[in-house]
Amino acid sequence: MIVIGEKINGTRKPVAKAIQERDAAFIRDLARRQFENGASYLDINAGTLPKREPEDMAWLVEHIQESVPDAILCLDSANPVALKAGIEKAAKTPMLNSLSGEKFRIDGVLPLACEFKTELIILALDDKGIPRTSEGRLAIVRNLIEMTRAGGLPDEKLFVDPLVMAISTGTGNGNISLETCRMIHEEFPRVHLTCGLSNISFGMPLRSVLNQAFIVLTIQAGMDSVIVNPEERELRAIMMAAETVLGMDRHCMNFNRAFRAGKIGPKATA
Ligand code: THG
Repeated sequence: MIVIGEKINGTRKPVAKAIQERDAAFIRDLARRQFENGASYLDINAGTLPKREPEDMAWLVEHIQESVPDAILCLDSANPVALKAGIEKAAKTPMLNSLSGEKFRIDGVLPLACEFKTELIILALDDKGIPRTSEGRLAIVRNLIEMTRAGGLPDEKLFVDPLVMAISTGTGNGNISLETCRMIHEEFPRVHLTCGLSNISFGMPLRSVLNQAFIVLTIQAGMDSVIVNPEERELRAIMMAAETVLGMDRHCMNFNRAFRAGKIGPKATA
């Protein structure tokens, strides 16, 4: 699984505070811990103050890439000006999160992705909202992939997010996302699939257990990336276990290596 670390998000109170106070040490530490725990991509959301967002995004990019030069930054914003500010500061081409079928994102985000040849997350929603059926979500994604192809972006750079809605608000929500995954995987075998995992358990007790059950099923449905808190040790173990029992781990090498390195299983006490 490609892990995208979710923790640098300005909608989280401690992160909003660190951004406001320009507490670079806090942000750098958050970046480093996520990367060390397996996140090869780091989601960066500068928060909700639209006037400050471009400047805040640039500041975050600067410090995060100094802290973890090998991580790929995933700029999380609907604001093309903030995305541009992040792209210009970034030493390596970042991923953009995200394009959708909403007109303002087609007008603002798609041209940036095509110009800078970025990796790009595609959300299965449009100006009418999130379709309640997998066919509806697939139709939006199909339309957007036509546009990215026309703009010269190879399918390998795309990460489709089928959108995960809380199971507490509709018992069909898990299955709709899984079915959308399978359909996209089948029709577009070269695109990646990703999602914000913890959406599934919103409003429920034992959220981490629900997240763990769901991630196993998404892996079988073809999901190969996930936006999560990489510091959740149990989640990492179950994710690797699912890949191993599904035959996706050659000679079970990853699982054995991770165990020996103490990345899964009992924590080394030394
Ligand atoms: N799809 C895509 N991008 C996304 C999402 C998605 N970006 C934002 C979000 N969803 C994924 N990121 C987060 C970031 C934080 C949390 C959840 C998803 C979160 N934090 C907890 C909280 O605030 O209560 C944990 C407590 C904390 O650490 O503060 O839940 O779906 N493409």
